[in-house]
Amino acid sequence: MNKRQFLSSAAVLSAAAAPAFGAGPVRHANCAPAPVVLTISGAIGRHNRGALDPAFDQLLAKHQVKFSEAYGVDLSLLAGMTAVTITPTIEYDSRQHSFSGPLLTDVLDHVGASNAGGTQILLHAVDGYAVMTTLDKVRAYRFIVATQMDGKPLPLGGVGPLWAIFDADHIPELSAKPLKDRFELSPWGLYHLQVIAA
Ligand SMILES: Nc1nc2c(c(=O)[nH]1)N[C@H]1C(S)=C(S)[C@@H](COP(=O)(O)O)O[C@H]1N2
Ligand SMILES: [Mo]
Repeated sequence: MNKRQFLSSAAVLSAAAAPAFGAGPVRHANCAPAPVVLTISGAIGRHNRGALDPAFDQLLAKHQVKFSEAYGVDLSLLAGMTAVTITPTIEYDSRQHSFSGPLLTDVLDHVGASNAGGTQILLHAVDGYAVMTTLDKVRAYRFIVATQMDGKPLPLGGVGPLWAIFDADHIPELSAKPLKDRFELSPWGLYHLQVIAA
């Protein structure tokens, strides 16, 4: 297609949508109603986006993430899944808090991740913290993708919007450890998961 023609027809379309402001912003046909808060890459069977874009996937690119396809999860998708509530004692203030959100296994099932227990799961947070575990451990610890703490959404800039967490008080191999050694597998600010086939 002739580029000039394409640009002028795009300008006509956006002028019709937003007549007061010239050409207007770029519009996307399938614009999601809410921002993606969790990108899942790697060995998954369902995708809703294409390759990492080094121009605009800035944080993912900074963290050396690579993918040709991935699945972007928004909060409404997580909110639609069965929520689980746990009340672990947290190392940051040594108090119990309630955390709610879907099971991580439900999120992984949604994107068609492998069921093999040896499947590796990389949990990656906004501050660059990353930790690897297995699907066996995700099941055994009953990891949740918490969206709420004490009934309030987790803030970005704090420990949200997502915190991968488990009820360490009721997991014997963890509750036997000092509080400060229980949450190595628990990134706050979780924003990317990579699934690696066993
Ligand atoms: N996003 C994020 N989550 C994290 C960490 C971190 O540095 N960033 N540290 C992990 C580790 S190793 C532990 S022991 C606990 C507490 O880590 P901190 O004392 O470094 O905050 O949170 C875990 N979750
Ligand atoms: Mo730690």
